Amino acid sequence: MSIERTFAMVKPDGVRRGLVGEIISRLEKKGFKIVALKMLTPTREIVEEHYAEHKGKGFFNGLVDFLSGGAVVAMTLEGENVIAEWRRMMGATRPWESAPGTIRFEFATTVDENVAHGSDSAESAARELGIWFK
Ligand code: DAT
Ligand code: MG
Repeated sequence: MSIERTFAMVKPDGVRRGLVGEIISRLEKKGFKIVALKMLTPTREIVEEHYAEHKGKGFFNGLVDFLSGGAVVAMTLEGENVIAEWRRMMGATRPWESAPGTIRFEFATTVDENVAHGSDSAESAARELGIWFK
């Protein structure tokens, strides 16, 4: 048994397209607990800190523009192996590589706007939760 917490987010494309309910519904049906949830339009500073590992990459500025350009839904999830399992529910970063049934397979076509975010490790989860839920 490993009860974990992770950081999950519905990105601006997901909010704009009305996918918040669908995504929360999947989490609830799966049995993961949403222990915190807020909607906000993040500042560039918070997004730059969140994606610090990608600083300097060609897509970084576009990524920051995109994420700070609309409302997101930020969540703390709790449950058994939730860090890896939420990543599995989202599917691969590139939607065309994601497995059928996953969120990115079902609802996205491009890597630029792939609907959802999830921390990729226990270290990332702790770091990201510290940024978004101070
Ligand atoms: P993930 O979101 O699956 O953790 P990541 O950490 O590698 O993936 O990248 C963060 C986000 O950056 C990703 O969800 C979408 C964007 N991104 C990644 N690679 C990209 C690329 N080649 N072009 C445009 N956006 C990209
Ligand atoms: Mg990542």
